Amino acid sequence: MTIDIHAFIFDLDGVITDTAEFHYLAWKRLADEEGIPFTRQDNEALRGVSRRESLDRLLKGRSIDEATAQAWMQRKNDYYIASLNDITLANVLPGALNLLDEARRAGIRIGLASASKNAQFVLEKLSIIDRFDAIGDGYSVVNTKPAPDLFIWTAGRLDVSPPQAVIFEDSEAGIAAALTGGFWTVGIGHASVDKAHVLLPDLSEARAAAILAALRTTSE
Ligand code: B16
Ligand code: MG
Repeated sequence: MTIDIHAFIFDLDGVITDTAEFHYLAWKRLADEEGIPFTRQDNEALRGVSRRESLDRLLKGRSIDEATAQAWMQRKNDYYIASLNDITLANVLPGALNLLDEARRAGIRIGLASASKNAQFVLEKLSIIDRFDAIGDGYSVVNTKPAPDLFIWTAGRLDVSPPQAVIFEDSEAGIAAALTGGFWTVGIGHASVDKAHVLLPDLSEARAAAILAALRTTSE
């Protein structure tokens, strides 16, 4: 099979920057205040999933009414936003900017596809929002990862079809979404992404040409 890639689409948290720790601390504060046990290990299951699904996983079957759920999500988000105050370009993960620049020079379009409703704000704080040709976020589609909708939406904005795009993801839900959508996939960092076509520990040594060559090998 020949591969014809015209776009790279990046997840945000865990790929471009590491906001997982800030998400964890915000959920942890809420959980402590409400007397709900919540550990770092529990937090791993929230990687890449929406705010609502994160709350459901944190509750582990406890039931709360809808008004309380909305209030708790708002409170968690307030804690999260406050913790983003000090992030800067220095919080972009090693290698990410090089890869974005290199891909752009090679004529590859650049998209972002994050489950986060705060994605645009985070990109602005990181001073890299201008580097993306299209941004899909937690407001773009109804069905979040592992549904493929967000990647399909973002690919549409970039005017490419799924087989013309590579998704860079650090979450199991994200890789599942991308594979269901018919995209090429690069799994970053965790054992939970091992279904991806290509695996990288992080982006520090990532080179666009090497990634395209590795995808070509897997498609032979
Ligand atoms: P928000 P990603 C995801 O970002 C996070 O990994 C996940 O932990 C978070 O719950 C989700 O965004 C929603 O975030 O509460 O800011 O809307 O990995 O898809 O970039
Ligand atoms: Mg992620």
